[in-house]
Amino acid sequence: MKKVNIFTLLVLFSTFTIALCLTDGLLPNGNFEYGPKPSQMKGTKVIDPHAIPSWEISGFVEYITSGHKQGDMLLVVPEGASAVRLGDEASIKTKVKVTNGMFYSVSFSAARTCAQEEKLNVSILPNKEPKDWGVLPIQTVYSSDGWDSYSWGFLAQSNDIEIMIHNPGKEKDPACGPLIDSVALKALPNPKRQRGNILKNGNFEEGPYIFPNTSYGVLIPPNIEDDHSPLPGWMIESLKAVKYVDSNHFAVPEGKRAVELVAGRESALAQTVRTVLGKTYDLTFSVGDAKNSCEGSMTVEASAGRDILQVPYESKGNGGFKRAKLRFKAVSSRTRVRFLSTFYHMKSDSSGSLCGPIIDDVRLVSIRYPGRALPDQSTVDYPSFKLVLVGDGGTGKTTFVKRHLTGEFEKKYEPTIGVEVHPLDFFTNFGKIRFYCWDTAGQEKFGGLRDGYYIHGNCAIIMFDVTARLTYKNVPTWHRDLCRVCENIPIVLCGNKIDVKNRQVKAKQITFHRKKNLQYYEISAKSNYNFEKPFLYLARKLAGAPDLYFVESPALAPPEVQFDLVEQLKHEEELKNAMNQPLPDDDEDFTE
Ligand SMILES: Nc1nc2c(ncn2[C@@H]2O[C@H](COP(=O)(O)OP(=O)(O)O)[C@@H](O)[C@H]2O)c(=O)[nH]1
Ligand SMILES: [Mg+2]
Repeated sequence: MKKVNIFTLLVLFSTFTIALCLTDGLLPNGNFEYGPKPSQMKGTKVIDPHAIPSWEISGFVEYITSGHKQGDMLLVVPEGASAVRLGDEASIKTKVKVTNGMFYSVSFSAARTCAQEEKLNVSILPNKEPKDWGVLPIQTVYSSDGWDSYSWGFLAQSNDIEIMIHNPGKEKDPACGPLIDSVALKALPNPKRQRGNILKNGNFEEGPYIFPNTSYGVLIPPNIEDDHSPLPGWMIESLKAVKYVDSNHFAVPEGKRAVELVAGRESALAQTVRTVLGKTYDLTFSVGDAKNSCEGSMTVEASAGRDILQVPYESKGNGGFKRAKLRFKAVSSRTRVRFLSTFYHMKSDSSGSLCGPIIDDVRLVSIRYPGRALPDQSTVDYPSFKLVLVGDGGTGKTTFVKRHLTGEFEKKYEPTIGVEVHPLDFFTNFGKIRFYCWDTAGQEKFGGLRDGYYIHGNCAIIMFDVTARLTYKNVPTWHRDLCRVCENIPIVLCGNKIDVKNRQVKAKQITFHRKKNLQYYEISAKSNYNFEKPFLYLARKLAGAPDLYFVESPALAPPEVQFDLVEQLKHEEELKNAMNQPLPDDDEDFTE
């Protein structure tokens, strides 16, 4: 008795849905349970374009009931007992009442019946943009029974729209087309930001309709325009889809929805946000597994601008998760936040289905006092970056930073690591920029520097002394130490003391920077020669602005030695020639 009641309720509810026509759920006869009359079919082929209630068909369309045999393959239907099959160039369409100006997502299930590569087109009419339909690749099968659900987003441009699914295939066998079932619609409200979160829809609660009686989630197609994303705020970059999953069928770290990264490096989940150049941000997120027999060592790679964090996760396949944090400094006014799974994973249930780590509850917040990176250092309201200064003792590092007078005046001693931090300001056409220039108290003379010296370094200068060969030989060691902690930061190599006659390291012997893609400048700290060059290079890299230049020179200590103009010109010519020489194959005095 009770069962009957629930059933009646369900029927009532779905009729109500149909009447309003804009709430979430199956479209009228969206699961094709009402089919053609026998007189409207020839075998399985539908011959009357209006034979399927609520739908209009064109081309070779078949009406398939569950258990239908194709060769020795038994066709299973995911929703109810019937589905349609679209032959080459065949399509089905239906009229729906929606709200003009509102975003929606269509979800439907599809299965391939033959082995060839297939695509499906989804289009919505009316549409002011020409050729603006979705092309959904269906060649990769993610579920174990051959059916997958797909989704596509659109902006309704009228209260009365027509949704069409079209098979653009050109196969010899018309019965080779894909099966379609369960077409549903979901209104997507404008994604809201949760308190303090700069990302939109960071917990993925807004997204396409997930069919309550299927257990394979909904695929979000790759490479679509922003305004066709069924996952508000997010885009799928690269070639393959990601899977949108719900807590009714999967383990989800937060709320009811999450994203499973099912295609390794071939699918990346991304969102671009506005950031303030030089400001520090924390990107936090959950990495877990969906409790879908996806087991093993997983790694989620998160990136924000230039910063990358690899988060390992050991999945037992029974649903767990951990939080991770990537702290970064914005190097541009727009930052792309991106997640991908570094490997492919397959379910351990011998279905051979692709699967992967779950990502959920992504938050991006700006950090007002990133104090730990710069202890006792008052932060300024313009872009500032930590500059790590390294190189052998005696190469002139301290002499170099002290040339900048306001920096020398405002320098602070950092007792825990035993270094001096010089705030060096420069004035650019984009505004002021500050380098917190870290200089040792001579610890480098006794070996390497501690990690604390390098940590959170945004850029670096490696210095050697052109009058001492050993200091150049040690450059690779400094470079290696630096890169161990600071991956992918802009680095300048500086050959100092070029005012000295009789230099030991000749321009043509300096090749390290060319092998490692660093910038190289010859400087003379004592004469101020080329003092600004390294900072200008770093500022351009950090700002991502090749057209940045300094509009004002900083106040420098007066030159202590003269490096005359004739010498300079001669020297620059020599350097230019040296840089144009081919790189030697093996540098016997230069190995890392
Ligand atoms: N001739 C010349 N000497 C320099 C130059 N820069 C630094 N020196 C000298 O090199 C020595 C070591 O300099 P210092 O700044 O203490 O090197 P650090 O150990 O790398 O910090 C000092 O005697 C400086 O006067 C330069 O550009 N030209
Ligand atoms: Mg020093």
